[in-house]
Amino acid sequence: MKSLTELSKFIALILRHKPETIGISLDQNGWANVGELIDGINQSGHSIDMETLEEIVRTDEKGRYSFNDDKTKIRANQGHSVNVDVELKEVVPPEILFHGTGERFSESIKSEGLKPMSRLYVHLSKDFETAVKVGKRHGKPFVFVVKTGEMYKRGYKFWISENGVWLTKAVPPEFLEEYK
Ligand code: HQG
Repeated sequence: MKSLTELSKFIALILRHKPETIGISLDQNGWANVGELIDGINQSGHSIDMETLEEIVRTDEKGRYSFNDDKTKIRANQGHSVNVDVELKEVVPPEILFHGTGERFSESIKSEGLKPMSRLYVHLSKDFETAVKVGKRHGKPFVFVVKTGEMYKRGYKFWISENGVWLTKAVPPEFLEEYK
């Protein structure tokens, strides 16, 4: 039996990037059918039931997934590379937000700005500590302060996901500062 974390990572892959891995598809709002997800996971050599799926959704430390009201559908709240519309809330950002990355990307980001790369959005964090954690996923962490208030005044749009991740389409270099 796989650990819940391993199963959760597999579910993230399915619901954000590659539903075809288990032969399912997402609808235009990013929803997968729960029965199809469970059957697909079980047919791909792993083992999961509804109770375990509910536990994963309930206990995920970042709140990555949501069910619909009757729990017949499930989706990832953010982080997609496949083009779906998860009905994000458009919001006014605070004056600054943070972006954690790997030090090895910092020069390229200073000259090109932040791009969404393989995902639909650039992900921003509300505090420095969270940004460091995100950055560590890419090696030695490097944190940028993003002047989101100025961006907003200049017409850039911001959204917040169901699980509290700040998102924007891209950040030009003029709105970035190295955190010191
Ligand atoms: C970098 C996790 C070079 C960018 C986290 C990042 C997050 C550039 C990497 C979520 C660049 C993409 C997303 C440029 C951006 N040149 N590198 N111009 N522009 N980059 O994983 O933000 O645990 O797609 O800095 O908590 O690290 O999966 O994005 O380092 O919320 O739920 O390109 O993933 O959440 O990497 O992480 P990613 P991210 P989960």
